[in-house]
Amino acid sequence: MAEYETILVERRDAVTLVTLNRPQALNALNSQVLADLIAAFAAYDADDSQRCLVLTGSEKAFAAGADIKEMSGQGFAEMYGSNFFGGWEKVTATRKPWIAAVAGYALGGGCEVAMMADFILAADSAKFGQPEIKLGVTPGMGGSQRLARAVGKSKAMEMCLTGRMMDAAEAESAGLVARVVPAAGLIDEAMKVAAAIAAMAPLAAIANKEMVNAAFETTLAQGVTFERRLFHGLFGTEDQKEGMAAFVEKRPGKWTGK
Ligand code: CO8
Repeated sequence: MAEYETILVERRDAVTLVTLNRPQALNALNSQVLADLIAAFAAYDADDSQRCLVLTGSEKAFAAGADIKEMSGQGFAEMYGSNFFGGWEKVTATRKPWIAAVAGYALGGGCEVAMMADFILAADSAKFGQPEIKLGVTPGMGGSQRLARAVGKSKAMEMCLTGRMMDAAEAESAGLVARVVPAAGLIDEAMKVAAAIAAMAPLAAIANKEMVNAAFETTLAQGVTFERRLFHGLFGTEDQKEGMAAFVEKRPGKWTGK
């Protein structure tokens, strides 16, 4: 498997576990982290043996933001000219499912990366925030857009304008995270959920992900039509035949991904 500088990658059966590994900087996201994640996510997406991915950090920090020390000296021409951090769109282009397992700080870019995931599982120690205003800037990796879609305008606006942190319980009640679990069991629970997803029909997993994501990009009527067309399309797969036969025969389905 490829060697990475800033992340650890481990495969457990059909699940890839990616751990951010810059403890000295609370997993602050610099250009090397982005390059490593782009490569690791592309490798995951291309590997038929891998069916779900979990992205996590440390107990103290999922990620404390974009690397302030890397950014601080840059000017407009450099930022705009290099489309600084535009590469995160390659991570969000991942077709197969992935989960963010968040313990500790998920601030700024850390919160933004967690929100790029298909869903967030949070430890009870998790703290989410968009504190960029305190640095004289704003979110820059989709935070203002994804937070507003996840928790609504008032809460997103309050978080961005004050920079305050949201704890795990608030994040769950606001709909930012799917579920909160005790910190000690976060990785086990995330791997268990990922293994359950990995055991589903692979094309159906991609289709489910595509259609839920379409809800954020389309009108209701367009989204419903898109859903129905994808549903129709799955009747051209072997796994649909197998899944429905397995139900009738009262046995688990055996998927081929075809
Ligand atoms: N960048 C760089 N280094 C960091 C960062 C960061 N975001 N966060 C923490 N570190 C470093 C600290 O500098 C420190 O290093 P050192 O030991 O060398 O001084 C080390 O990590 C440990 O941090 P602390 O000593 O501060 O640890 P504490 O436990 O006292 O505090 C906090 C933890 C509260 C998380 C604190 O570290 C903090 O406030 N961090 C910054 C949080 C923040 O402001 N994040 C937003 C960053 S901006 C951003 O994410 C913009 C995203 C959009 C970019 C898009 C570009 C197009």
